[in-house]
Amino acid sequence: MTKLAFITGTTAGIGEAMARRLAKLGYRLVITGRREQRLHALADSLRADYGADVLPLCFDVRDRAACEAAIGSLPEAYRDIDLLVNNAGLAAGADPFDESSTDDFERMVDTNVKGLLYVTKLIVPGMVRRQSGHIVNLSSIAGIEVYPGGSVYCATKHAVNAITRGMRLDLVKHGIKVSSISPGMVETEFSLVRYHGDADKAKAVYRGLQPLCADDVADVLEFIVTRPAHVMINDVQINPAQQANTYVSHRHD
Ligand code: NDP
Ligand code: 8X3
Repeated sequence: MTKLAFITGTTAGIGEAMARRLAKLGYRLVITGRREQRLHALADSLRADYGADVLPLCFDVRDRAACEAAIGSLPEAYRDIDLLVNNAGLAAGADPFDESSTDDFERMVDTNVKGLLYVTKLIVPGMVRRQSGHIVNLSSIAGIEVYPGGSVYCATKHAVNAITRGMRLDLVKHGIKVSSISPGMVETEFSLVRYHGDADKAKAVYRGLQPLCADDVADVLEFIVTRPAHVMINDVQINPAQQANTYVSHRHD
């Protein structure tokens, strides 16, 4: 039977690439994000390119009531979610802790940690009822190491890793797989968002190296979700070949 996937943050970058990949694999999709026009444009494109059955759902994952309303409003045919991909997330700012903004801290914690929890808590009961499901969380190499100017972003991704491991422990008895993907640098809108729209600073992040593209991460998702039923891929790290870790890269200037 055709599987149903629910992906957060599909209006750009990795989420959009993963939505395209899952549509290509024949999944039915609920695609989400805040930018409504982009969401509808992606839905149209998935229908045209893959004949996909797609439901766009526009909401802010930071808003608990909005998550409840959006997920609660899903038509019957889109309620039995087989695969949840928690992708929506961001870094805001890259200043040293003492110079950074508390508003940025809140955006990151509310989106990357609380948003992921709100959405998952609403979708897990159906998986428990059906005794099957798969949750894939987008973490980061920032969840493995900490780098200067990244304390709070890194903290949120460390939290995503703890939540992933905790969910895996609690949900294994219900036949629910929990996986995570931890990429290094991926060229998307991520850096533009991090530097509050400063395109020069965003571009400089990738100076002298070839970053991953969103499709490289979609490749990992495809591998994770196409294993046989008895196989769970726990956690995958993927970096650009020129990036050893968060602070050592080999750049050709
Ligand atoms: P993009 O900025 O390109 O895309 C982020 C997506 O998240 C957008 O679709 C955005 O949609 C959505 N989003 C952000 N905030 C919210 C919100 N409050 N409510 C709902 N949706 C939201 O970034 P990436 O594709 O690169 O990032 C995707 C994930 O991958 C993130 O979790 C990020 O931390 C992680 N990651 C990224 C890496 C990178 O180098 N790019 C490396 C490692 C991990 P909209 O604005 O329309 O709401
Ligand atoms: C994004 C990768 O290295 O900017 O999660 O933290 S990094």
